[in-house]
Amino acid sequence: MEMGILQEVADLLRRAQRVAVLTGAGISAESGVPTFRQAQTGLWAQYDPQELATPEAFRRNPRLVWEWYAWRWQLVSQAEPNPGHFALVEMARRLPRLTLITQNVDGLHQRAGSQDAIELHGNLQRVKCYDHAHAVTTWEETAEIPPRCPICGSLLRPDVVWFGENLPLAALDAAFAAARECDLFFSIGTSALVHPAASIPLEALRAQAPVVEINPERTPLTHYVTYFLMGPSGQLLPQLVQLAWGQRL
Ligand code: BJW
Repeated sequence: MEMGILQEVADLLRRAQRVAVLTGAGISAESGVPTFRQAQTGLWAQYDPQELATPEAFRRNPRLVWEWYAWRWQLVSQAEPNPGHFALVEMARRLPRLTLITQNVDGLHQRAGSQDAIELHGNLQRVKCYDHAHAVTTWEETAEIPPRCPICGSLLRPDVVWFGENLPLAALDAAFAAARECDLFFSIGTSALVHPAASIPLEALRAQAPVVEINPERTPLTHYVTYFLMGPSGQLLPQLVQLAWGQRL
């Protein structure tokens, strides 16, 4: 990539007042967490994630879906945040306002030190019950998988947003408001395929904010963005921070 483009984005970043950032699974790729659309490995290689992350899959085979999430939770808990996550923490420290919006359920932004990340698709770490969405932190371990809600007895599930389910309204409203009100928007490590999250950068474009996309691959958004920085976010974000503020991460 041309260094001039990186410098131009770094200059915009240094002068920005309100920055909004949308992240997807790609920002955690360099932490060793497989992206959502990457082929799964081992035992799970035969399953398509798009077909496991649905209420229908859970109703059909709750044990299978629960065990898939338990396996992913295991992977994520062994992973560490990478320089891309840390660069966003540094950007938030330097800028008057940065709103971090994530589609990720892995909690790595929070572990890197990002406070107040807006979670559009929930979090793997939390559990709720299927029938009433009771938030549950402890349950009785029996032979039954998934375990049952201690309040109502219905099956427990991860507190994430599956296909066909609504996103949490307050999170969605806050994300669109941040996109409307920002003077610079970043879309990082997302395939821009899943709605409504994929519409958030378009809202920023409608509000005349420059949109920067960071991804090693082109996406359906690439054609519309102001700057496309082609490459891994774990390298490009620390470079931007260094060019903007001279801070080596
Ligand atoms: C790197 C990198 C590196 C790699 N550095 N980058 C409008 C049009 C059409 C359909 C719909 C629509 N509105 C709603 C729908 C239906 C549906 C949808 O969007 N379907 C599409 C697939 C067509 N949406 C929904 O159902 C949503 N609900 C909803 O809208 O309710 C109302 C409604 C219902 C029904 C009809 C109409 C309205 C809910 C969506 C919930 C998504 N949930 C998941 C699972 C969460 C739990 C879990 O993890 O198991 O969220 S799906 C999955 O996709 C996950 C992710 O957050 C999400 C986005 O994926 P992401 O993050 O972009 O990851 P990848 O893997 O796709 O991409 C990784 C990228 O990283 C790639 O581009 C790589 O190149 C890049 N990369 N290395 C930087 N080092």
